[in-house]
Amino acid sequence: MTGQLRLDDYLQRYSETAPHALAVAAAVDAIASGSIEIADLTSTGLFADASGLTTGRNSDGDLQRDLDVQADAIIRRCLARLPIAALASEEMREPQIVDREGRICVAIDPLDGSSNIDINMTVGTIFSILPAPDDLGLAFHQRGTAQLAAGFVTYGPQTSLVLTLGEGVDIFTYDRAAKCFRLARRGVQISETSDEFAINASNRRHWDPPVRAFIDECLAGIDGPANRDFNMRWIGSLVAEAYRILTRGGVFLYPSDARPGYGDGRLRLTYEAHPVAFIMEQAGGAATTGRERILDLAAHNLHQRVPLIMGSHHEVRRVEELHCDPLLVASVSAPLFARRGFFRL
Ligand code: AFP
Repeated sequence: MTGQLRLDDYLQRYSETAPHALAVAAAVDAIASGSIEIADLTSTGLFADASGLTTGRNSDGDLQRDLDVQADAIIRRCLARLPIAALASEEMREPQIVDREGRICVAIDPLDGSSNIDINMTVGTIFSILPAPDDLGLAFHQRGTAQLAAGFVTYGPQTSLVLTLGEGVDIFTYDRAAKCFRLARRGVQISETSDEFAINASNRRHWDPPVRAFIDECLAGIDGPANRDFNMRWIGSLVAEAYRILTRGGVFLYPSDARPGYGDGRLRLTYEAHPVAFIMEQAGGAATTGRERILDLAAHNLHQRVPLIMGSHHEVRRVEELHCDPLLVASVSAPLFARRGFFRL
């Protein structure tokens, strides 16, 4: 059945399943349409009337590239025709109340990983779809478990839409000849354990002890407590890391660290961690801050950051064990340094 089923037919079937389903299906369809425009824009590189050049900073102080602004405008234009109660974006200071009769709210990161544009690396659009609460001022202060749907689109060798509607994860790949997304993988499952970790290792001296202990265990490989060798990846694009984990397992860590402004890590809860965590759990993986399940959290403010550790269950749980047991951290760290002196303290 994969390869034949078009996204619009898949959404049509879903739209008849529940009261909110029609609104969710319409929003996913609109985001998918907008993503095709963004894919065209990112694929033309410097020939586009938007390159990866920075134009300023967004409301949260991140460098903003013209493609960030254009991607945001495209997605918002595609959603504008729909009865959406409230819309939030990384590129917007505050949420926008759109239609008070709307049944759903949408949070987007229009172009995640945009610092990779000028080096021609995979970037993407992330989205989270929530029910519209009676008080729309609380639209984006809901727990992650409230999400009705979530997903992301990768703009890489393939333009692929990763989607959960709450009953597993399916992946659609854009068929340029047919000009439509087609179902490529149904019911994606993340391997229970993996030998691949992803972290920006240049920040090691800023990490908390549990994160150092976990990474040192990975680096110790077959000679250490994990008793197996690991591989490392770091792309600098959350959607690309998530897609790799959905494909071959692994664990991704963007923890809090001691750098100024990184006390809660780098990634935003509402439009990055919540949607990606929903995908991870729906594919049999896990997503945590190290101490709390990401989906149990509710944002206090729209651009609130959160530490994110996600991926294969076994490795995520190991990171949590180390966060919850300082004696375990000490027992892991001492022998590693005593025998091998991986890093100078
Ligand atoms: P940009 O959107 O500014 O490129 O940030 C991407 C991101 O939020 C996430 O996609 C990456 O995993 C992470 O930042 C990379 O952060 P470092 O640049 O600190 O490694």
